[in-house]
Amino acid sequence: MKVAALAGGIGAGKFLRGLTRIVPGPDLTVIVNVADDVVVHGLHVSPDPDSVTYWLGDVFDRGRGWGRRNESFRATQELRTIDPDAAWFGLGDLDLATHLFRTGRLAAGASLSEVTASIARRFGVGARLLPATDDRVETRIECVAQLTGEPLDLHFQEYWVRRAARDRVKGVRYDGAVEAVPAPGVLASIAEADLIVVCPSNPVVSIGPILAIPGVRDAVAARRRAAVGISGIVGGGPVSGMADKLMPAVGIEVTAAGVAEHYRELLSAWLLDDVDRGLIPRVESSGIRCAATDTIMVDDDRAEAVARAALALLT
Ligand code: FO1
Repeated sequence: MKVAALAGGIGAGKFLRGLTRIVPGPDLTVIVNVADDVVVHGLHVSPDPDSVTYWLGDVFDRGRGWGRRNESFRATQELRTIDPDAAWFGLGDLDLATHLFRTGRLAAGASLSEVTASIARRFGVGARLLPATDDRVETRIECVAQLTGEPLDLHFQEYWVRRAARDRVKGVRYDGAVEAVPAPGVLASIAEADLIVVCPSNPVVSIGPILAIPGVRDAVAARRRAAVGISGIVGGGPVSGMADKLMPAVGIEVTAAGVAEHYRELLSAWLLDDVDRGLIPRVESSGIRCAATDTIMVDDDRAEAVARAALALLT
């Protein structure tokens, strides 16, 4: 069975550890968001591809929620002593090797797809990992500064990490998306998959930028009958991250049903958490088959159970 999954960072990483138990090796293609990518100290950092790689390679730091286990932050601390303002994005020493490798290869002319595949190979990732595009797409958060009320136009990482998501969000843009081209294999993997899975990822800053790349949304919509999603919103809030602050600004209700309705033209099945079971009739009234399970993936066994429940909705 061939599966194509659309993925962001932490929620996708957890879920994909379960899915890879059912769909091993290259039968699983993971199409990952790159609009969170940021250049820090001249280094190209790809948080979502790295999260998925580290989760599947079993080196992710579950406690911190980003980066690798057992790494130190001595270089970042040293940078902070030189310029406290500049080192707002923490780079662990092991993670740093990934960014050094990526930046060097990109400068030498390699594509992001090639570099992503090399890094995934190093971590023994069996699934095929594709960046959504090799082109630059950047999520910009338009907001109002918490203290001064001045309008701000921030890179997503400046909004989330540097300013700790404290500013009032007015809108979200995906700069570069309209000119971007899907990375090699993205459209074909969606067209050829037996099943398409939208991971429990942020609909605004993870899945949104993937769908904004010309051709991707239409490719998924054309496969709607084979597409299932898992809600990353549980009990009216995100399991992790800041989706609740961004969704209202783009008109998505912060509930598992709100996300399902947002995807209604793309998916024919939706898995939500047991606590949201009461929303099943509402989701089904939008023409989406819906079921509930415990979606809080505390370990790989639970992630596998979630993956099985999602696939069962369509098979
Ligand atoms: N998140 C933070 O809250 N603080 C950080 O300093 C930070 C550094 C960082 C470095 C590499 C990386 O791949 C991710 C990093 N993240 C950090 C996580 C990241 O900002 C977001 O959680 C994702 O972009 C959202 O998917």
